[in-house]
Amino acid sequence: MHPYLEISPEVQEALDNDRPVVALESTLVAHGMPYPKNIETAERLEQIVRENGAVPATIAILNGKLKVGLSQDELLTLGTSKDIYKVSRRDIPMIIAKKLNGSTTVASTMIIASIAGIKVFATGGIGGVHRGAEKSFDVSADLMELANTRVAVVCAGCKSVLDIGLTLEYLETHGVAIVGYKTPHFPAFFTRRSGFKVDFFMDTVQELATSFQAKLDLRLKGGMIIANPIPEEFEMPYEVIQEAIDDAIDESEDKGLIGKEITPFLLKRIDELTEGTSLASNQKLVYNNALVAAQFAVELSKVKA
Ligand code: PSU
Ligand code: MN
Repeated sequence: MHPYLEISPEVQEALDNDRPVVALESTLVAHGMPYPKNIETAERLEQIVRENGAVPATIAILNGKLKVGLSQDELLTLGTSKDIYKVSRRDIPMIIAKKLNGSTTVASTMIIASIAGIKVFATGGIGGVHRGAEKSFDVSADLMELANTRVAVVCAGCKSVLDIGLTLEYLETHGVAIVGYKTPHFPAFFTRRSGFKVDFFMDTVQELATSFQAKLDLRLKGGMIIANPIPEEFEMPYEVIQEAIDDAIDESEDKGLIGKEITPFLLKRIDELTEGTSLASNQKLVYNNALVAAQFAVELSKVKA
């Protein structure tokens, strides 16, 4: 076994037998949602993955170990401690050496999933190119990871705290395909549309699995984005969410925030400004991503066999 990894027995058994596994991230738990909704969400996500025939593998770094599959106590530590480092690609070696606790973003979850041999990952939304990036250079490391690491990410698009147009251009340049699952539109997290289109439309998980397997077989580097819009009944009114996002961004600029603090700040402020209604939508869309990711992982294991 890999010296830095600690894979739970349940996940290890599934991997050994080529059974479907879905990776889940932990920055959403530690920095994306408040306690206790974060724990409730994380537990429900694992349950949904199980109900749909796959094994959940929530990923984090605890005491310097790359953990794949967490116990209830470990999840609680992540969701309640104040000193959980937000870990992206650059941070992993130092968090190991210092034996710290860290939550994994989309980028670092992809890396650890890939080391463990997991191919499918469900999250809420990916990071991207921030508005004003031509001055700040704020481009999430998630995008470079999607360009390099062979893990398929099921998400509800990205929030319009980002510059969605620039995010899509960046992904195109780096060879990352965006497949709309049952939609021709690239979703904007809280809303089913962003004003942008996806690159490909697919309406079965079989087709998703066949295309991702082709990428793996050809050893083409990089992942794939499966854009799965929030279910219609949980979508937020466009103006309400847009106003909260604009206000949150103004506040972050007033505070002079930079770097990795920006995304958690915006998520928290949007939740406060919408009085928790955005958090409820957030939960529903992540659940829907876990569902599709599990179905996709089941198909992928059949295609491979
Ligand atoms: N977008 C969301 N919710 C989240 C995140 C992004 O709607 O929780 C988290 C993810 O873990 C993502 C990270 O990988 O924020 C991106 O952070 P940054 O922008 O600092 O790269
Ligand atoms: Mn950033």
